[in-house]
Amino acid sequence: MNTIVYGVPLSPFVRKVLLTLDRKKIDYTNIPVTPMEPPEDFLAFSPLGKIPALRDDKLAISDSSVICEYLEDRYPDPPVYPHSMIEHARARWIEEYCDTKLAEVTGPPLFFERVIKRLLLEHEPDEERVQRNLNETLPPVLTYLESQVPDDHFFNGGLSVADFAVGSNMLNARHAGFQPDAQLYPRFSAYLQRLFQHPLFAARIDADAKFLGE
Ligand SMILES: N[C@@H](CCC(=O)N[C@@H](CS)C(=O)NCC(=O)O)C(=O)O
Repeated sequence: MNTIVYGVPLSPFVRKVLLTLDRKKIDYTNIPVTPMEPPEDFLAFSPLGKIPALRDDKLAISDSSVICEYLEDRYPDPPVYPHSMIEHARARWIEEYCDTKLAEVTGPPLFFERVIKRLLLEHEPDEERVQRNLNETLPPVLTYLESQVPDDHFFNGGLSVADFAVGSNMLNARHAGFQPDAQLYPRFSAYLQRLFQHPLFAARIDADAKFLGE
């Protein structure tokens, strides 16, 4: 059975899984379901009703971090988690921080307002909410990431789930017209530039453009 990923690729969590599959050169089919209109049997393998979910010949599971770890165990080469105990824990922490905190400040008050509302709901964004976020809640998160990102290359030297989690969320911020100020966040800006130029991200940026009708 082919590997199937359920979830629209614009979701940062779905995108993290697709990047892991792409990195490992695993063939898959993406079924772009939204949590608002899930297929009939969706809750059977995603009991929380969230995307992404993955199904293959061995199992059906949900949650992007659980899925990425499963893919790493099943297809270890090339790795998307660092091998050293310390670097592994660090990559997992950055992944968790981005899935929780970066997603909170780049998702609902930015990407949802400026992109999803227009695309799916045909509503205008609440720019007051967007500006409040850009001025108050987003900057401390960028300051933290500025202190964490590597000076050159990526989190794993090669690429890791930490890079996929940072990049997936920041790509949605970019789709919503936001990029960090290079004067305030020089390391983070340079890191993002490297990341988005990487062929794996460049391919996702192209796929997103088609999805967004750009
Ligand atoms: N911890 C989950 C979070 C997934 C998640 O929140 N996905 C969103 C879409 S971006 C969703 O399905 N939301 C619907 C809901 O919360 O009911 C993961 O890493 O997969």
